[in-house]
Amino acid sequence: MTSAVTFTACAFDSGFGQDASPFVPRQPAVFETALPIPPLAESEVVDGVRVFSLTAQEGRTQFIDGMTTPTWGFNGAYLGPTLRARRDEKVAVEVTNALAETTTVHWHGMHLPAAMDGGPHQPIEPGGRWRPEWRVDQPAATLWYHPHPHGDTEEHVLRGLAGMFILDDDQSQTYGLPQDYGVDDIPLIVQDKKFLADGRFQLDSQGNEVGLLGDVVLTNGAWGAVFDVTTELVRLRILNGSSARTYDFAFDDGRDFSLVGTDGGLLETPHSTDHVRLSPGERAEVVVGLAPGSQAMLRSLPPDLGAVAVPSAYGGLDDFDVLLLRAADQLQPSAPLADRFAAIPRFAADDADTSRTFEVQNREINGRRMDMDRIDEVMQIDTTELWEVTNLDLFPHNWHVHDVQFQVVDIDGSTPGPELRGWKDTIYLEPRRIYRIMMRFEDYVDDEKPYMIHCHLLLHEDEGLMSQFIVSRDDARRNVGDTDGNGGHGH
Ligand SMILES: [Cu+2]
Repeated sequence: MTSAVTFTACAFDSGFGQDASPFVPRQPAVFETALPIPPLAESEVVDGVRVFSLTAQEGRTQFIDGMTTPTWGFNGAYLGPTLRARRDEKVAVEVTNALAETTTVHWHGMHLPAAMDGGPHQPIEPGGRWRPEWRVDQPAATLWYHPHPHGDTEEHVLRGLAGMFILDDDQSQTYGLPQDYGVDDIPLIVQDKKFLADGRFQLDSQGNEVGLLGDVVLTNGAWGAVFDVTTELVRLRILNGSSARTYDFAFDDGRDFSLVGTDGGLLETPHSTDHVRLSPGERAEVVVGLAPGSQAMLRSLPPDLGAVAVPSAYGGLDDFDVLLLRAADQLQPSAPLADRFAAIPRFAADDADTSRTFEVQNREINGRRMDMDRIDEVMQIDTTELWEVTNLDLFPHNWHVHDVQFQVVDIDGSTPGPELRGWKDTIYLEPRRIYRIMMRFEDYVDDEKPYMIHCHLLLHEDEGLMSQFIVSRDDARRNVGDTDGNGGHGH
């Protein structure tokens, strides 16, 4: 059976039945749907600014034979194009909201002014436009974009609003990394979905503590996808774009691959491993080699969620086939992979100007839920901070910080493994462990517009597991948030 994927844009949404019974999937017996590659977004350089255009719109998509699903997408019916820019370029995005409800577009992982961040304070009304502009000023990385309207993020992402934002720099293209987009440099947006029998997405979590866990895993919008490999090495830029599920990516034959990058850029050296865990919002860049004429299935194994109470309820026992890699009988030679990438300047705990403690529990950070009108923390510009972050629950959370990329100093006092030695903007929080992370606040000051810190399990974020910080130059403001996560108040 072939599951053809067709993306069809349309301006309205009607004609869907009332059958709210669940669709019961079977793992596709054959992986033979060609992997869709999100197109590279077109752009135009105007007065030295590279300008992209994104329109959030409704459409319909066929993911499964015989079923049509109402979906949302950017510039199409589902997902969005891949934006790509170089370090030091000025970029702008003309965002148009053609949906019937207010949304936002957040540039996940991007260092940029708070007013351009696309969080809950930059709403775009139906029919409205928004044009953020900033200078790309961070290392090459695989970032992404998605809506961030307070209370509705899970639904908007589940409906299909997400895309990749790839950054390049001068060095990143000299390491022999596969970099021919769509040929040997492949974006993989992995999302689990639950379908109703009439084709609609299940859009709520049905009481699951972590949010919606789907039983159909889509890769770039395809179920049972195959990618035809034509080169000796392939780079996969894997994004966990799911709202609640954590994956542990591996190959069916247990083969090793090279983990070369994490959320905020390349590691210092390739790390040879046979699996990589990604919680919602996290990314991994991996390079894998196939022999001519061979194939390998990218799978997700049951992820180690740490000491959670009920692993089965949180997806801790689930495994899925994700993407079949099928190598041609003759492969184009790939350049040898460098054994070192750029050095990453290391933070040391002693360098911290400020320390903060964050305790995550239920839907609260330090005992408080998100309040759009309350600034929870004030960071001083040009300072380095050390945070101690703990998930006090016995179910999964993770931790995402806007504006900065951080480093993991230690976990329960131990130096983290190689997979956590690079730049991160999102990290899985195994229950009851102490994660010490460091970051530096630079370049952008705004005493009004906040950035967000939140759990990237989107149900938790929607229900208030989020707090707001500003980056300020004003020393007098510093005591609002300094060292005491409970000390903030509105302004
Ligand atoms: Cu959470």
